[in-house]
Amino acid sequence: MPLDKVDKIWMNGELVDWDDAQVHVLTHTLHYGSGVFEGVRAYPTDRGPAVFRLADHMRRLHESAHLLHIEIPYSEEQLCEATREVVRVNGVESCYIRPLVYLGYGEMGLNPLAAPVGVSIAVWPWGTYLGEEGLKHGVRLKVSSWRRMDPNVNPSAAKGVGVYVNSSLAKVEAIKAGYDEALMLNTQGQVAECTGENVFVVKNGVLVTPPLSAGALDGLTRDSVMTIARDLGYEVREATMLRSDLYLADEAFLCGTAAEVVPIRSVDDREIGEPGEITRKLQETYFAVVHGEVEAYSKWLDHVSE
Ligand code: PPE
Repeated sequence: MPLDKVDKIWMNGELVDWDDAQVHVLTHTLHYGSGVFEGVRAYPTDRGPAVFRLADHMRRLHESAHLLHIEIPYSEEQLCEATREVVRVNGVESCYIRPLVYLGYGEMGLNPLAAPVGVSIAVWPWGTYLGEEGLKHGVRLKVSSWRRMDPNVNPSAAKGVGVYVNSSLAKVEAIKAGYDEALMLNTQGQVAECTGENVFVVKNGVLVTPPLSAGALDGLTRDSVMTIARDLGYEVREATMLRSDLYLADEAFLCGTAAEVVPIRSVDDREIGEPGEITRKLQETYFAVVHGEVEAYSKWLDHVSE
């Protein structure tokens, strides 16, 4: 589906027209994939649009860049302010936000250290990533034949551009086989995450999610869900997970900024079924939190017009 354009994109310190936010074909990142990005969302609240966990996303962007020897020419706070500005000027109530740090034009070859570093922040209205139907009734997953990259092949803590070739291979395989999303195992055969989401299982009332050492991204939605779940009184554990733990789950769900909190209805054709009570409760609370309806989590919201 083509993107829903807005007016302006923040690019290297300036607000440029959407159609003018261009790069040269010899942009370094286009050739070698060494760049980093974030996915952030802004939601409508009764005090205007608010960006969810903005400072945490910008910290992760800086950390991802550090892992790849990229020095971002803007501080975390400058990038937060640029994000608030670009949401504000486009007049959107609700949007997806894509900060990108890329190595630009001027250098070729695998040593990127001299390449200029570019930064852009684009926003656009984007519905829930895995679809409304999936959000309500759950998505069907297939374990991918593609393994998540080992942390010694690519640092899984970095949200790096090129790493997503791996996700893309898994996603296309799952879609072509008639599923909604792929579940990815690491090279030891343990569950890592989905192509763009973290994964949780509920068994006997306890929430379990793979540890970061399994190769999962340190997802901010994962962290939000863990916090919310504990505050609601549920036990949450990080533990090694096998595919059979998903087949035998009482409930399961995935979560990420783009996808939000999405029930899993089956894995490799083993039915888990309609969303369970704990999944529903967490999903409902997450949506209330991002919309600024739960005072206790107001520190996670960055109101763009204040
Ligand atoms: N794992 C992966 C591999 C991942 O890409 C994401 C975010 C997550 C986990 C969840 O992280 P967080 O958003 O902080 O909760 N994926 C982003 C990109 C999605 C895309 O396909 O594009 C996102 O959700 O914005």
